[in-house]
Amino acid sequence: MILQSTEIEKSNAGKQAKHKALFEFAKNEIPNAEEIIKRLIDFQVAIPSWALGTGGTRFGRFPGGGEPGSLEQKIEDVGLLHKLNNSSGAISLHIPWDIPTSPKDIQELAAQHGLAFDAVNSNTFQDQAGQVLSYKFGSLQNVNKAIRKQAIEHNIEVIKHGVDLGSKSLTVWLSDGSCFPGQLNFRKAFENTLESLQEIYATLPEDWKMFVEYKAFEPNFYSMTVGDWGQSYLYTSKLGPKAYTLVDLGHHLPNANIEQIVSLLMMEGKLGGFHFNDSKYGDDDLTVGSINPYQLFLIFNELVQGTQPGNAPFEAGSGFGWMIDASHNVKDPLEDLLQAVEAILISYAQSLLVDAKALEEARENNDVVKAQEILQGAYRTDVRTLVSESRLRTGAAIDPLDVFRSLKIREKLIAERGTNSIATGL
Ligand SMILES: [Mn+2]
Repeated sequence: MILQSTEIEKSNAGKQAKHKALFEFAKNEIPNAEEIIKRLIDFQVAIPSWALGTGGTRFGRFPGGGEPGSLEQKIEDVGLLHKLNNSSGAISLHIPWDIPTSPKDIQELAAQHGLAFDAVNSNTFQDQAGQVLSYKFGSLQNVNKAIRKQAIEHNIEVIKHGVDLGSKSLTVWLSDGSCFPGQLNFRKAFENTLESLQEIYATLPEDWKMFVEYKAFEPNFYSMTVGDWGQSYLYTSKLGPKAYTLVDLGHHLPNANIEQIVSLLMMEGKLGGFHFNDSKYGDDDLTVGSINPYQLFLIFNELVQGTQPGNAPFEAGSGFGWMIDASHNVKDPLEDLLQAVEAILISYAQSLLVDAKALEEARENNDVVKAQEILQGAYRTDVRTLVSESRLRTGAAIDPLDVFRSLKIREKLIAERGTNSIATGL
């Protein structure tokens, strides 16, 4: 379905008076409000194709109906989100779930919705129908050279699909690892993986990046061959300048200091991008900001500080890959994505409030209390009106979630696609 601008304008008109009063108040409180709004307008986060359907657990899946049953419908759904919030201007595809029959038609459709193609994702964590060799014991790490070759060729094919669509990066997440002590020779697994990644890297187009995503555990529970940021960094630094580490917020052990990881990867110029989500235990796929919004703010604070001029070698504006990576069980996926983008924008805006000079002074003086006050002062500032104002100025909704519900968008999608439509890949 196509959402008309007039429908959004109508909703905004009803909310304008209250919004205006709140915004005037916020402007007095926040001296750099205009600068923040400008940066919020520019900020885009990619939506992964697999977040558009209901996720599941290994126990069950409870879809709510109206899920996009084709790549075209997935693009339409992201188009809806982008129309509502003007901050979801890219889609990230998963191959082979999202292979386009006609890349040209798909590109045209995406352009109609104002969408670009973000990173393409390879999949060697499951066997596809008709696949000759199995990834049961790993893909790029596998002791069997023919299996490694099959996985390498798959990644090269994914790059080709990405080139056809105008994507500029490949994300490699490997489920490779082992479940029991003794199962794997760690060194050989690393060396095989590196050699395989090198072969893929060699085929990257000149202006492409490769993101190597790590994960602490699952599906393997004894060792993961790209298990943490240190291992990912080892691969990406050996691979070369087009390889970067990708941080997925849910891929750490509980209590990991992710903001510190971000800071050091930026220092080394090796931070490639993010997969936003939240977790209480591990890879829980919960909505970003739903469990620990303060951590999200602290991460954004490092990102903003790290992109200030003078903090070489990270080049400001060289383009991180920002993406949501969540797909859970109980919410409407589109409502969830609206909440996720909102949480990201709020944290970003709050981090732009931090007085970096005063913070550094406090640090130099070992004034721990002052340093904490500066950060928490920014975190406790209500910036929601600035986020709404940034949307209003670009013709998006003051309150996207309210528009989604009052226009009964899910009901319309169910009427259009049926209750049994299931997003491909889920
Ligand atoms: Mn991820």
